Amino acid sequence: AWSREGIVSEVKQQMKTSRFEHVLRVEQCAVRLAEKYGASAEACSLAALLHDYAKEHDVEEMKGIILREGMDPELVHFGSEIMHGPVGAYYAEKKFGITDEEILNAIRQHTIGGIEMSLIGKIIFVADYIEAGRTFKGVEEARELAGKNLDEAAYYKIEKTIIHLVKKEVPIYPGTIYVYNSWIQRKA
Ligand code: DGI
Ligand code: FE
Ligand code: FE
Ligand code: FE
Repeated sequence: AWSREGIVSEVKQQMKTSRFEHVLRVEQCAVRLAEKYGASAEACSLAALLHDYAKEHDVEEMKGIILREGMDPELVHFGSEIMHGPVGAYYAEKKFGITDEEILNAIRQHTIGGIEMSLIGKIIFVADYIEAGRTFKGVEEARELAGKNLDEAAYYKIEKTIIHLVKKEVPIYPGTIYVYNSWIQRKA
């Protein structure tokens, strides 16, 4: 099996230094949230270390994996931003031998969230958003929410991300809308 150090050095090779440092901050934040909310720190550490594994991979190679593995074919129209979660989960399983579906789903869902998210999934989703290096407007509120209620912090990311995408006038992946709808309907 892979040691943490082995995974860290493998991950480091996949990306520029600034992104690798983001990954380590997500891990730190995820472990803190795991302790607070009673999740496995080891599982959260693994998911965090691997969550952006595929972010800088070749887009054509990612498309090949998505189509060959029978993932949602819509993914290929949305670039690395949307593909790197599902493709990262693929590598977590095939390269790193991870079989824990909660960890795989957390990696898969970390960009858009999910209709069903486990505690680990919510932790990675939120940690990716609030890690200490994030500086966008609203991050302080997201951090405060994360200290009180993980679901509210996750919902905050879902809502703000949609607003952000609309303002930027970029296409929204249908899965992003499905997740938003399911969270807002549950809230009502
Ligand atoms: O990989 P990270 O930069 O750490 O963060 P991420 O995986 O959460 O998000 C990657 C980017 O994807 C982020 O800038 C927001 C963007 N994104 C999220 N949902 C959508 C999206 N981009 C498009 N075009 N459409 C979406 O539905
Ligand atoms: Fe990501
Ligand atoms: Fe992110
Ligand atoms: Fe990330």
